[in-house]
Amino acid sequence: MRIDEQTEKLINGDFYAAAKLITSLENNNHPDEIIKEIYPYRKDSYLLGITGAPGVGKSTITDKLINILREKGKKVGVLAVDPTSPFSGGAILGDRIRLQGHATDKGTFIRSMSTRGHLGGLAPATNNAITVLSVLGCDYIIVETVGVGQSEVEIVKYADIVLLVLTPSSGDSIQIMKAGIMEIGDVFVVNKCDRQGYGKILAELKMLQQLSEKKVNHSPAIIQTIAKENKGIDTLYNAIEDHKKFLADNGKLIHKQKMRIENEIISIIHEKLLSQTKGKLHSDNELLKIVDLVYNKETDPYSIANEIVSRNFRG
Ligand SMILES: Nc1nc2c(ncn2[C@@H]2O[C@H](COP(=O)(O)OP(=O)(O)OP(=O)(O)O)[C@@H](O)[C@H]2O)c(=O)[nH]1
Ligand SMILES: [Mg+2]
Repeated sequence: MRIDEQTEKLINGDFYAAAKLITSLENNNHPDEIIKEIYPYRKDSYLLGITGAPGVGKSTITDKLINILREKGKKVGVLAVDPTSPFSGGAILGDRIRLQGHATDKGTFIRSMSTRGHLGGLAPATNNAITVLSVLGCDYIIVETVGVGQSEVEIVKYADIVLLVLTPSSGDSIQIMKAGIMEIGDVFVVNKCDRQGYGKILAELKMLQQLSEKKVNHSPAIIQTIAKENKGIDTLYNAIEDHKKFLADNGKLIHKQKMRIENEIISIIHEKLLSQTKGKLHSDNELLKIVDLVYNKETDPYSIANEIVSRNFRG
């Protein structure tokens, strides 16, 4: 097998090569070939998703967790995925993610990504970046995403562990009331416990935890932190390791990883079918003609869409 120079550098842990490859993948520049070439060299990385509303302290928590992981000699990759930001690459690192202290550390690779400008969509771009970081040799890959349960941040659902960060604000309390929140997080982090009202949110979470215990055999941990002051981060780290052990002992880690692969394949198929179909429709101005047909009541959107899909499959 021919290993291209960039790939070889990546396997040897070169951050610059990782950054270049992620950029190529973000720009949808031969993703098929790149992934095919690097995929066999993936390491056993532990994928940690951290999510929650804007400003709850996700980056601050990540920053403090990195300190612990680095102390333990672990190599860490961080992807800050922001579905709302128009920027990409390194441009917003300084502003949005508070990880400057690690910028010169050889054991921490940090990258931010955004939705806009992703020709192939955010999900494949993030999956591809995760693959790159895994080949780079990261023991832990942390994916930070804004929001809860949005389709853009679907990637978080497929992480080995998901930290859901909340704060003692009324908005977060409303989010807790939403059904199904216990299924999103493996660990609930109540951050900013230096602020008033954290008791209420903790009580709400504990109540939900008790209710969910009957349904799931491993109820989510609830951890209190003051990330800004590095408080509660050790406990959080222990909860992460406990969960990791729980997954491994029960064969659930393999199951999760297979689910992730399944999702990855589906998302690639989704993107490919969509872009092929769109490409065909645009190339011969067919879309304009179709719109006219529907406008003139000669057909309807479902009939025409079905026709196009089945024609594409035959083709
Ligand atoms: N009072 C208090 N402030 C905190 C705490 N942790 C973080 N902050 C502050 O909250 C603000 C937002 O923190 P970030 O870590 O950037 O939050 P984030 O969730 O990553 O934000 P986005 O990526 O913009 O969604 C910063 O000003 C932090 O210093 C805490 O425990 N207590
Ligand atoms: Mg952040």
